[in-house]
Amino acid sequence: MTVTDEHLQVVAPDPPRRGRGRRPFAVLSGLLAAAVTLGVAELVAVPIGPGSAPVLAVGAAAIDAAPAPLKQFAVDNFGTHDKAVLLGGIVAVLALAAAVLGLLGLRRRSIGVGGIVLLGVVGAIAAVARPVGSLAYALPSVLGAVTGVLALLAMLTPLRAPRPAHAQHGPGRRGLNRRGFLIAGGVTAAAAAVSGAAGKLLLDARNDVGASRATVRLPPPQSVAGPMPPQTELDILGLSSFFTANADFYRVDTALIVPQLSPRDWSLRIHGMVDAERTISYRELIGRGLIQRDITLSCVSNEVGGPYISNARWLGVPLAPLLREIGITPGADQIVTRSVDGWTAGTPVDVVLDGRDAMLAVGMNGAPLPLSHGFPVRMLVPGLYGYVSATKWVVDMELTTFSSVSAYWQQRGWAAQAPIKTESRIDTPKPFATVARGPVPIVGLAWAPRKGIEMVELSIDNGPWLTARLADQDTTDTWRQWVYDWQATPGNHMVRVRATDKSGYRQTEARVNPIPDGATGWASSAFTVR
Ligand SMILES: Nc1nc2c(c(=O)[nH]1)N[C@H]1C(S)=C(S)[C@@H](COP(=O)(O)O)O[C@H]1N2
Ligand SMILES: [Mo]
Repeated sequence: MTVTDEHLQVVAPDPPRRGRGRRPFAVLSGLLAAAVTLGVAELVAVPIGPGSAPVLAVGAAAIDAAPAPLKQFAVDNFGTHDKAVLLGGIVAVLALAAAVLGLLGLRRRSIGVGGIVLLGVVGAIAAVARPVGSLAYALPSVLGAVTGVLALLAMLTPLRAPRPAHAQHGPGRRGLNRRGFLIAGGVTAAAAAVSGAAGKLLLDARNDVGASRATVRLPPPQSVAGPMPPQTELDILGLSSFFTANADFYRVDTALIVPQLSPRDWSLRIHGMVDAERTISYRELIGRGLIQRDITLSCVSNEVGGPYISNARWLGVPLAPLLREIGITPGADQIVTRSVDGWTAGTPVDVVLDGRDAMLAVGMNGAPLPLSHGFPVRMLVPGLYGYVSATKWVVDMELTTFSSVSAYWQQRGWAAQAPIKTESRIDTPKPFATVARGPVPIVGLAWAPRKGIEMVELSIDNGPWLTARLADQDTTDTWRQWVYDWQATPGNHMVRVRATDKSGYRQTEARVNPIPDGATGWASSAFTVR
């Protein structure tokens, strides 16, 4: 009779030692099985769609499902890196699960197998449930999990190998077939590396929209921005520049991977409550003639004094004439725009038609839109927070009503109507800074889109309100720089700022949170003068 592991277990005199030497291999088995699962899934995802790979699909589902306060926390604390943190977290949890599954699999292979199947099912469901998902979106997770299961079994088998009879004495009877494991583990590791690398390479090659962006030549605008008044840019150290460089422009979106859409593949379908549905190509769009405008864009999630606001010189196609041409059915009060990855925004029709420069933007600061800012086409409506107006990678526009459709953030508790609030911030001295006594300019920005800034006032150490010197106003759609030339005296100081806009509204001191329609309150900075 052959003596198997199971028999030995019964007679083994020292159970605590049993299998101890195999555990690191079991952990490694779990990790390698997970790696090959992800590698194969990545490869299979290439023809199916970039959002179909399991980690991305689960991450995207997590973003959509996260309660608003958690999302706010992520935006506040990780900024634009929140997505890397999320993906890193998913991979860490996955690695931990894989290690545990490997260990459990040592005892009972069915648990290890069941665990990988479960992970595959979770990935498949998350992928199919994407707004752009289909049944095929399950394939990467399913094929990945099947490979992972086979690999796990192949690696666990040599860890549970019956040992030849002469070796079954003393601490050596652990049933580890080292050579067998090295082969199975080595093959799995190689398969994981090759499939993962090939998947990434193919995806990158397929997605090389950067190359097509480099070939885009935008025609000169028919209507240029400006000219800017001479003193629009104060040019003071520490003050944000009037135009935000594309690389520095804040970025907020739910996209885990930047959608890759070439102008050739792009089109915009305009439908719903219109006289006649219409689909326009990129060539047709820019053939309509471009306008160039300076517009400040802000995120509703921006806290008082926060960084999620930037200003650029945009190039785009006016939206109002296009909609008038297509014909809006009376009663339509909402324009729902959808991005290629399924995100939606709802914009009031009357706002788009009221004469402001609502546009389908194709250029930003003299270049085609950067990929992360919506290449090839995004929407932009001066005066509205981004979540109700600034759809990036926009491919679909439906004329409808607010009562019949709720867009992405409205479904999550944010307001349907969201004009950008009049606000101001202090750029320097920064909170907790130490500055030298003497002349210290206190500088910052103020904005009141569609209205324009009338006045900015500072209060130092709760003293009387002092009027700041304003830079020239470019347009009412842009922010405005300000400076207060201060003689700094040694000690701890606290400065507060408030703006008044041209409608006569003065910023309220009342602090409200960004949700549901934007923060209010006075920005402040406390610092030390030496
Ligand atoms: N496709 C898509 N467009 C989007 C978003 C998004 O999540 N997906 N976020 C919106 C929000 S909330 C803001 S504030 C602006 C930010 O634009 P930016 O990243 O170019 O600064 O984009 C808007 N457009
Ligand atoms: Mo936003």
